[in-house]
Amino acid sequence: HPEYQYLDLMNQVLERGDRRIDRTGVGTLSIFGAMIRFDLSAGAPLLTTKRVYWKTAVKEMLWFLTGDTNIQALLKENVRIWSDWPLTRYRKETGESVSQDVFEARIVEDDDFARRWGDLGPVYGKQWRRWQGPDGREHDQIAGVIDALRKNPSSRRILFHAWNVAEIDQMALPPCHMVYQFHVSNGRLSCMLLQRSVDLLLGCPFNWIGAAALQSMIAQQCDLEPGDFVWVGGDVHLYLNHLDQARLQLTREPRPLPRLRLKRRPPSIDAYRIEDFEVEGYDPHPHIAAEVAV
Ligand code: UFP
Repeated sequence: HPEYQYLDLMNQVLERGDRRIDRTGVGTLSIFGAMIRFDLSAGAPLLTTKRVYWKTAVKEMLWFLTGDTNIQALLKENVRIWSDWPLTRYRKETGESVSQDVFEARIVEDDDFARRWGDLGPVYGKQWRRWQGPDGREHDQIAGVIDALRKNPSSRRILFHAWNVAEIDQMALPPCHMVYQFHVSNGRLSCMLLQRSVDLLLGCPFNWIGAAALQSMIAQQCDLEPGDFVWVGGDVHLYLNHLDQARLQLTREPRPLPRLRLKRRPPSIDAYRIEDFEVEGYDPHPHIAAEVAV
């Protein structure tokens, strides 16, 4: 079962991870360098040993594709995973100890407030759709990839990158899922994702299903079948307050992998909606709650 790749990785981090102090101050067990492969024709990279809220990850992916970097649109979709950073900044700069609920409600209701406080800086969406060159011209990397896949599918240069060195210091969080490279063989589109930093318990399961959604959309737009999803992790870690959750998850047996299906073929990569995605046959073990390190 392909999910044992994840469980084995978790086990490796627990058994031989290096204990280190990380940026968040929580501390991690960490290993460096890992690779995992899923054949999307055999099922989606969606964990069955705990429930993963896949719609949230797909909504986030759709938001990246719009090129937006403000959390207002995400909150309108009830996605709260990016709120911590703007909220922390708001509290620090105003000295107000506003609750997350109140802050988020204000971002949704008040466009001026959202413009002032809801932006994350030039994170993924900006770099993917509007990477700015030295002459000021903006580069749509997603359109470039789709164009290359249609016109020159044997190219070894089909990729997009979010690590824009010149803008890193303006981003709320420097990109984690950084490079997506594509490869076409026998009518199948494979995708390799390089993720420099991996919160194995909370981040990784999300990143995988988000990437698989992206791969499926791009394949569909290029009249290809989704092939392998290859994932490469750099610093792969478990936060010290996630160890019990990881051990619990390791006691569970994987169940049959679900399938990610697109219900229609929208006219372009920009026309997908969350309603277009369906996960069939998802019968996971219960969700495992854990705190995000900010
Ligand atoms: N992280 C992920 N996936 C993501 C994301 C963040 O695993 O998509 F945005 C985790 C990795 C790490 C932290 O634990 O968030 C980022 O911290 P740093 O920038 O110090 O690597």
